[in-house]
Order: sequence, then structure tokens, then C-alpha cells
Amino acid sequence: MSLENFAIIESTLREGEQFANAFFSSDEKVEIAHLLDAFGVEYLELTSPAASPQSRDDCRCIAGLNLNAKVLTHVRCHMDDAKLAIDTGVDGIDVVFGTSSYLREFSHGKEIGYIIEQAIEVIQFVKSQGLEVRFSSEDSFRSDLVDLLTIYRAVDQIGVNRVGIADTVGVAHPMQVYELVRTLRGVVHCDIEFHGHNDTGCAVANAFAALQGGATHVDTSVLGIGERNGITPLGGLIARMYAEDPALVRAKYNLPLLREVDNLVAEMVNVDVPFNNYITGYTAFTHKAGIHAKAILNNPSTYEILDPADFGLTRYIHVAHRLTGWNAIKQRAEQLQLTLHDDEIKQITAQIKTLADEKKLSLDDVDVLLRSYHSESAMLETA
Ligand code: HCA
Ligand code: CU
Repeated sequence: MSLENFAIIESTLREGEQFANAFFSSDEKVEIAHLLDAFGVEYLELTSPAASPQSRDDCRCIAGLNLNAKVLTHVRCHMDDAKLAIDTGVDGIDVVFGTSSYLREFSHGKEIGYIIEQAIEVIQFVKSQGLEVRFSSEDSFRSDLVDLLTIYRAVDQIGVNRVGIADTVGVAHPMQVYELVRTLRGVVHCDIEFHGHNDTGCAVANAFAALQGGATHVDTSVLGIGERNGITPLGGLIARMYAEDPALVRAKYNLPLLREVDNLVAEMVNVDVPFNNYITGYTAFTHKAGIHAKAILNNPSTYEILDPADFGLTRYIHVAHRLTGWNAIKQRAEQLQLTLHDDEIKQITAQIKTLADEKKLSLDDVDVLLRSYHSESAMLETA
């Protein structure tokens, strides 16, 4: 069920602000918020208004933009923070508490009974103000399962809108995520959110496993930016969900905006979009080996699970190298509007392979060869 109904909680303006290079100005935050809203994410999560005076003003400002996306802010499970958050005019509040034995021992030192009391007070208050509220436990995968379920059952009973599980340290793998969400699904009636860090490269798979297990909401950030090496990237989740159900993802999101979203944030935080980035990396739709190129030219689905056209992108067939094949070279000749016989194309291909063994070729080198063959064969024909 959730696979069709999933919602994205886009946290570039909260978790993303915790990325080493992120120093968003207010104008930049507004620009990101508008673009993510146009892309179609269901929620935006903003840094706590308790973090700094500017953070509070930015919450107010973005909450007042009248976006389609619901605006949330992320606060500690504390009445003072909850009051500050409500005053900003946001639609909902994401409350978080550290439940792991590490955090209980080395961070806040609180017992489970106390955590539940605090949670109930804050949740009831936020709900009494007519706002949506989520309760999440930091470091859920290193928390005691009985403690975790006890807390979640208690907050579910008083009508929390969502509970969240967070893989704060990126330690979980997909099967564990699936199991925990499945177990939780049997205990609470409310929605379930997943927030996963990417320390071991599992963030996209974990988010997907959470949805398979019955989660309804997934946290993302643009390019995955966040603490350390970040969380589930927006583009990665989109790619994963598109592979599952292209029509659904096309209907939910304005996919051609993804490249602009990735580029905008990359520029603001002063990084390049990685070459192998999901969908928008510069090699994401580049095909190289002759066998791949031939099949792609016949039918792109042979080697593409994502259709670049849905994202406003085009595929590229890389022809200038030793792995090339004559079908790819023929296609290049056609692009250049050069008519050459298949025999000639095959000869040129052999020549390209020999040359490519000697040095790195450019597309220009291939074009020059094709053009010179073409003018030679045209001369022969007119002679
Ligand atoms: C952090 C907090 C958090 C919160 C996740 C959530 C995490 O450690 O900065 O609210 O679900 O990873 O635990 O981002
Ligand atoms: Cu996090």
C-alpha cells in the first residue's frame, strides 16, 4: 500500500544544513523551497527555530510562502522548542528524542519513562494547537526494541500523526530496516517515517525497504547532503521509485526539474554533482561498449531502466574508443548526415579501434575520419 502512497519529507533545509559546506542565506533557502515545491515534494523540513534567530525568521518566512508542500520544522522533544515552532506558523512539527543506550548514557542521560512523559506533553500540546506532529527516536537501530515499541505505542495511543525511525549513524541494512518497520507496523496505527544516513551506502535501499515494510514517509535531501556523508538523496529515491512504478512517479513529481534542483544545491554548497549521481550525473545516460550501443540503438530499454526523456535529459552514446562498434559509428555518421556504406563504416570502425589503442580519442577525431571517408567516397562516385 505505502509503495503507492509514499510521501517525501525533503530535509535539505534541515538535515542538509548540517552538511559541512552548507551555509544557506535566507534568500537561498527560499529559492530551494520554491524549487522543491515546484518539483512536488509533499513536505519540507526546516531547521529548528531554536537553533538561531535567523533560523526562526527563515521558518516564519517559508511557512508564509503558501507552498503546496506542507512545511515542518524539526525540534527537540521539549515544550520550549515546541512553542517556538508553533509561533512560526509551520504546518507541523517533527519532534525527535535520542533513545539509544549510547545517547541515554553519553548524551542526555534520560530514562524511558521520562522520555514518554516528555513526548506525551509535547505531542498533546502540538495537537491542541491544530498542527501535525511526528515523534521520532534518534539512533533507532541501536535502541532497545522493547523500549522503542513501548514509546511508540504510547505516542500512537495519544494520536501522534507519525512515528519516525532514524538510522542516525547509517549502521542499518535493508533487511533490518524492513524487519523493524514491519514490527512497528503491527504495533502502531499512525504513519511511519524513515530517516536513514548513508555511511555504508545503504540509504536508498534502506528507505525502499522501509516502504516495503509499511512505512509511509521517507526523508531525503538534495544530493543526500547532511551530517557526515548525508542521508537518502532525493534523486536516488526518485530513481528507485521510478524503477518500481514509472507512471506513479511521473504523476507525482515534476521530473524534469530534478536536474535544476541538483545543480542549484550543488552550486550553493560548492560541490560538483558527482559523475555517477542518480539520474543527473553526467554519465547516468552514457553508453559505451559496442554491444550496449547497438542494443540501445535498437531499443533503449535493453540497457536503461530509467527513460532520460522523462527527466528532460538525453542519452549519449560514446563512440570514440576501442570498445566501440560499427552500429554506433553508423549512428554517428547519420547524426552528421554523412551517407556511407556499411562496408565503409566497418573499415572506419576498425581504424578507430586501432587509433584508440594508441591514444585517447575525442569525438572530433571520429568526426574527422568519418568526414574524410565521406568526401573520398563522394569523390570516387563522381569520378
Ligand atoms: C541528528 C538527528 C537526525 C534526526 C532524524 C529524525 C538523525 O542526529 O542530527 O528526526 O528522524 O539522524 O537522527 O537527523
Ligand atoms: Cu539525520
